[in-house]
Amino acid sequence: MIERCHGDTRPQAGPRARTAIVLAAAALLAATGAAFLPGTASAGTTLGASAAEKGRYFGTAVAGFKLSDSAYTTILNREFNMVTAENEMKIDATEPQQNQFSYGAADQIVNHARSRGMSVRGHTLAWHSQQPGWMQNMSGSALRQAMLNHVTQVATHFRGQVVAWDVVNEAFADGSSGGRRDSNLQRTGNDWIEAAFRAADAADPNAKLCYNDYNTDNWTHAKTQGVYNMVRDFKSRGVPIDCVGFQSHFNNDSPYVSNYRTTLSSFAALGVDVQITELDIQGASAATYRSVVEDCLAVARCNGITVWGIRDSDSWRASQTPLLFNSNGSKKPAYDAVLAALNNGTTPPTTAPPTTNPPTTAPPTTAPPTTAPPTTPPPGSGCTATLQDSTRWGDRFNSLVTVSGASNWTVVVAVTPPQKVSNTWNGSPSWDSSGNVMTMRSNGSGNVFGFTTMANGNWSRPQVRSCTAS
Ligand code: 9MR
Repeated sequence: MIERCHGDTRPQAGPRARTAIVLAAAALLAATGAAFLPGTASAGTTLGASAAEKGRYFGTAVAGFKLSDSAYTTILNREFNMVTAENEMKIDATEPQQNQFSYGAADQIVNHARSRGMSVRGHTLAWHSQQPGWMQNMSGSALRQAMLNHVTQVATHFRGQVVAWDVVNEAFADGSSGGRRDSNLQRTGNDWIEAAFRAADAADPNAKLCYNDYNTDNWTHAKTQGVYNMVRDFKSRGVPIDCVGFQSHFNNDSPYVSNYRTTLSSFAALGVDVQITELDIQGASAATYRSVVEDCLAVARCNGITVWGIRDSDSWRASQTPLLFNSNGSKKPAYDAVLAALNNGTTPPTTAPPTTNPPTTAPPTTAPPTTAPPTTPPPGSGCTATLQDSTRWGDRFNSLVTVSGASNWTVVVAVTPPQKVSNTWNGSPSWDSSGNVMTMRSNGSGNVFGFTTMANGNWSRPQVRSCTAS
């Protein structure tokens, strides 16, 4: 997935501007204001493709040092269309000495992802943990300033490259208090979280800004309610928060519970997107993985799922074998359950949860054709590419392109400005300088590739320009 915002005019930061930006430039994360068509079963063969057909992404945490492991990158590149750096964007990695920023490892992950059409979630700007020594030793206004400087510098460095930031991570206490976790950051004043969000908003007005935490999955838990009350307060006061991440590290002490869907939908009803950001499940029960996916698909504003690693051997809790792939890289039953849930899931024919601002683009007045018209085989040589309409939402639509006559192919597709391609699957995309002409190359995922187009008010069908066998 690619975030493709090439405009020169940077919108002004601030809550009102943020809503407009989010709705206009929504990229793949958009679900606000969308009137969903009833979903249909889809037939994706990878997690990313199947999620994209449902208007969601499927991501994984990536460890930079594993990018030289071809067994790892084969699965990464085939299955996922969103990436979170497992450690490389954390405070100790990006600012090891005060005011000396270090982005090499993070940039490597970002480049790997974006050059292959995947999006990136930034993780994380402000956190009590994994602070470099110099920060651990700070307090008071000096620490507040250092934290805000960190947020500003790092969000500015990655501006335009990450679609969302975990601005603040894990700031609430476990247990029954429902209050904040004690930390050096908390001791700078209770407003440190909103200060971090405002700094991130100023540095990158286009990124979605999220609060991220664990043990916030059970709706009845005090911690869940504490975060909920903070988000409600932020929304009521115009603090620029767009999304809430639920880490969802499920294990025997903190199991999946059936009120998880209530948690996701209750937060969404506050006017934020929700994402499952670090999913792993002790023992990897296929049924539980399936329930988690179904819960996300049931909530219109749940727009993506990220698992916390690829193979069990990549997990921070490897002994719990909590992931979708065995240590040898083969698919586990949980993988099949997730893929099936993504393919069978239906998007709810609901209206979107209440938002305070209306969509910025007018809804289409004419419905586009639901079947593809007869196509003239496009020029090129050695293959034919046929484009079909697929799922459509209030702000975007999917197209599928079927290639015949070659297994190694290059297809050129053009969208009409101000349309923008926000997401692709089953191919390796590149763009011309206008950003409107996409060259898609086969990547071993078969002969059908797909892409999502943000309509931006124009609902015309993308055109296949050529198909060339190679
Ligand atoms: O998976 C990460 C592991 O490699 C690190 O050693 C650990 C250090 O804090 O952080 C792990 O990732 C955490 C994430 O950043 C925040 N939520 C909990 C994750 C698992 O501990």
